[in-house]
Amino acid sequence: VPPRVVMTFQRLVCALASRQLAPIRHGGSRPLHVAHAARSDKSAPVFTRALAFGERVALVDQHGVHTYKDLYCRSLRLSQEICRLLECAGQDLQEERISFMCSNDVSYVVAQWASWMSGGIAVPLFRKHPQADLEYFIQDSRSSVVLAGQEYVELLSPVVRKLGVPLLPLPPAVYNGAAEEHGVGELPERDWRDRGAMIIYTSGTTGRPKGVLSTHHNIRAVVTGLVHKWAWTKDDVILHVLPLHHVHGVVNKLLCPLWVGATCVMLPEFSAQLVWEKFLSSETPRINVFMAVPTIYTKLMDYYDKHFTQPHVQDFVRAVCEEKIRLMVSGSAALPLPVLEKWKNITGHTLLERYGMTEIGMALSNPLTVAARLPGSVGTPLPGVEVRIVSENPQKEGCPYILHAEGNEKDTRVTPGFKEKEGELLVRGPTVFREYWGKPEETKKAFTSDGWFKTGDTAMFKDGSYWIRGRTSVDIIKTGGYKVSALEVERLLLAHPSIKDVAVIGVPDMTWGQRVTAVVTLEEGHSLSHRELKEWARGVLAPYAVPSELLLVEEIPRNQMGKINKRDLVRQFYPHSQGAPEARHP
Ligand code: MLC
Ligand code: AMP
Repeated sequence: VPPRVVMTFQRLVCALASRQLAPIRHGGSRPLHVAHAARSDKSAPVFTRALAFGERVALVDQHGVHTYKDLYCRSLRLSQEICRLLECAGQDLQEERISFMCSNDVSYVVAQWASWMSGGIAVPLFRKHPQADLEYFIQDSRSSVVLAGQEYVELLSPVVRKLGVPLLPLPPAVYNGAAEEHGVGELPERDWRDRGAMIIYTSGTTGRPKGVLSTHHNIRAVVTGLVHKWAWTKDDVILHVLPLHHVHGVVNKLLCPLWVGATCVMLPEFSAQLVWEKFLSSETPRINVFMAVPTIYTKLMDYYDKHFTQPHVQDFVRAVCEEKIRLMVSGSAALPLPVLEKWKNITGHTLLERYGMTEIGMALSNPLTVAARLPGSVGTPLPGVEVRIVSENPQKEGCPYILHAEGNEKDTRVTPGFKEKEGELLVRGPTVFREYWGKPEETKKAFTSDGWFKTGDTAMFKDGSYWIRGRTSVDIIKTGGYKVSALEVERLLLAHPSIKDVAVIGVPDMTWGQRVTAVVTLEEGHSLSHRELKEWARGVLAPYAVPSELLLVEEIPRNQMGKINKRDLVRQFYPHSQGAPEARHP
């Protein structure tokens, strides 16, 4: 640990003990100021636009209403506090990592913007991750400091103590401090273009999760592409219900509205009842945009079936949704056709399905024009995004792959003889991430030799649109919109004293997309119930990765190489399983 950090850590311990931070010093009476370079830089982050939206409402959350100016001023003050704590000269942390854990409220935005204002890379942490994961994310990202929302100081204290990283509890002013027209000082000039902005941890097939580092330029490319494609305006009001450690919640649902001066109404977490209440309420600001993963639409429909049984209530629901809401989007996992159809019946909305990935932001989207949406497809490339569908070239010399189709926002060309042929989807363009943090070899392997990112998703081009046909690897499970590595779950479950052998499979499921299922052989003389396994697993796995089913078997079939054929396992144990990926395609 560098001496500077040790010193500041001791200071922080004192601050923590008194639960109070040094008062934020005011820097004179100059008006708020955004450096000129930030305004003209084509990669400048979202906060550089905030003052132009001034008193408009940016966020409504459990603490109240927050204007753009509030967000800006509070972030600038926090960034000054971070820089003071880390004793950084020139207020530029030069890509030092700042981990933070905040609730879904104003503190998240302030922590994110403050990290960026101080020149750091934001590393959002999720409160439901087990301690070992939190330690791994802070350590792997080599974070210089951990910011803790008021509710998480206790949870994070033992983690940072163990790692020797300073903890900065967010001061109360972050939640409700008055915006100050004067005296918060200036934001130094920066060149944003290739500067790292955010590290999001994502599971791969093998190994521990990898930190996906996106630059400000990457994020801006995603945001401006979506703003254009979905016609975001400052009059939009989005209801935010997603976790804020993945791109769907961070970029699509938060940074897009903040980019255009719109309003984000943020719930602390998803609740079907609250979402319906917000849809149907006549309170202002009135929700007119919604986005979610397919599981959330299913849960909303379960609630509807239970509570909105009377025909006049159903008519009311449909009329309000049709009249007040302009856009409803689904993504992060395959949207089953029955979900799309039922949602259309009850709300009158044909969900707009789009496709994305942490490493590439958003890549493909159906059009805004409802009549032109193709149910089951994910549309065409977003502005600036180039895609290819390819298969392996058996002749190893020459081009690294066989090209089936190639497209961009304007058009897709199909190689003669390859019409509607499935292959791996490749992506290129300004939205594609810079690197897996600290993993140059893995970064290199993720791209073809001619510079295209390999998504690992199987796709096809048909009827003028792209269709996602599943993952190339069975060891990547998508459950509730979260990506889970089957091999990582197996590695952790093998530490259970009763488990001799285990195969983790993703079983198709109408609610979760896939449900994580553990096929287990027990040590002789041992017994294990599903309840016991769940309780144990909660200590080492995120809630969505805890097996929702346990199958005990005498032996897990392996081939001569010792490999398990997981597709066969699913067919063997669930011959009639009907789930999202299979149910959606023509
Ligand atoms: C939770 N539970 C699950 C589960 N997740 N059971 C089976 N499978 C799962 N995946 C169980 C818990 O164990 C618990 O059980 C109960 O459900 C409630 O837990 P919870 O954590 O409170 O769940 P809930 O809030 O209901 O979560 C459901 C959800 C959440 C859909 C709101 O999963 C969610 O927010 N998903 C979104 C993920 C996301 O944002 N993905 C985007 C990644 S970015 P018990 O027994 O304890 O009650 C990406 C790129 C792109 O993919 O294209 O966008
Ligand atoms: P993540 O790695 O968590 O960002 O998840 C990205 C993955 O989610 C993609 O590689 C796809 O497998 C999946 N995904 C995202 N959107 C869709 C969609 N609309 N249809 C099918 N799969 C999707």
